[in-house]
Amino acid sequence: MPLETLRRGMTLERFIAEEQRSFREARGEFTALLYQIALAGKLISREVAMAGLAEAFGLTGKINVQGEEVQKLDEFAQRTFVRCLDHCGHLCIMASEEEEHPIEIPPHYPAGDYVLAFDPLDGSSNIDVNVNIGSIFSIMRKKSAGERGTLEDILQPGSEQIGAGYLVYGSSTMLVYTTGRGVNGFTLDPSLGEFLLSHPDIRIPERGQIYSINEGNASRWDRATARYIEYIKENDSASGRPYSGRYIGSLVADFHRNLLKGGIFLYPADSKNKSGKLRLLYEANPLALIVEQAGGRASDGRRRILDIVPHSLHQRTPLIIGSKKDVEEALRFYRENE
Ligand code: P6P
Repeated sequence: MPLETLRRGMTLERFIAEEQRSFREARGEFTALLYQIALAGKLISREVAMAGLAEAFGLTGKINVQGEEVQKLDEFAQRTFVRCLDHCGHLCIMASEEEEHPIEIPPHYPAGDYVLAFDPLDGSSNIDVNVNIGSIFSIMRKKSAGERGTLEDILQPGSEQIGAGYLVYGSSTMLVYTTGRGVNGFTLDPSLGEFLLSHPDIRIPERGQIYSINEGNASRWDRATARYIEYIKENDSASGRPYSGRYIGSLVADFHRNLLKGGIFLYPADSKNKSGKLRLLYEANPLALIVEQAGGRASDGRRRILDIVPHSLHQRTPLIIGSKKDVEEALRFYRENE
């Protein structure tokens, strides 16, 4: 932690307040919403850190809407997000990876002008082996006329997001977010219970030397993916190849590393996952906004992720995301394959 940051004591709250003063969402609602998301992150971080001791590992025996086994921490993270946010008066509706249907704001709670789509705990299959996991969130404005939000308010293209971010629970807990004016990273100091600005104005290197893809799916890849991965593994030092393979199997962890170091993450469509595996609304869209704000790119292989108009809550999408030049180079292979 840079001494200057500590000396400046740039906490998340102070940073948001200063940003609010010069930000069109200056009514304070948006600011308060970010505080509540940060609170949820602190509570989940504490639980993740204690999971091994508190017997919170392991499965609940339930299956979620994605057909995935629900881990105890998944359930805790889901409950925590809802409890921190459903009564705050800033949201008109929520959508979660863990819930089949939109989460309405209870009628006895005030509703607000924002929509929250979130993945409360991504990468949960890694919980029991102590690998980094994360929470991902996307914030949009209500579009419908009524006081309470509708599915229409959730199914907006990623370009309509006014904020997006993630928490990564690892060697430290970080909150990385954007409100469309650059990307900033905050590290949780558990002794203070404060997120402190540790990574101001994050920019992803124009080109990296890391590629992240599940090579176990190689037999299912289409020709473009196979040719691109073959290309970046060729030995050509002039173009910085071969790249290093880094794949944790936890989207937030893989994305965060590539955001800071540069590189490309691919979860393409394949013969099994014909629309890709990752979800558009609460995984691809928020990370696409962050990476573009940091100077990178995010595509489904044909379209800019942020331009995709969603048709359903848990819609999946192929995702190619990372350094600008790496994504553009990969897209050349997909265009040749069209
Ligand atoms: P695979 C975790 O389950 C997740 O949703 C993402 O966090 C991760 O990037 C991806 O799935 C890993 O999928 O098929 O490579 O195990």
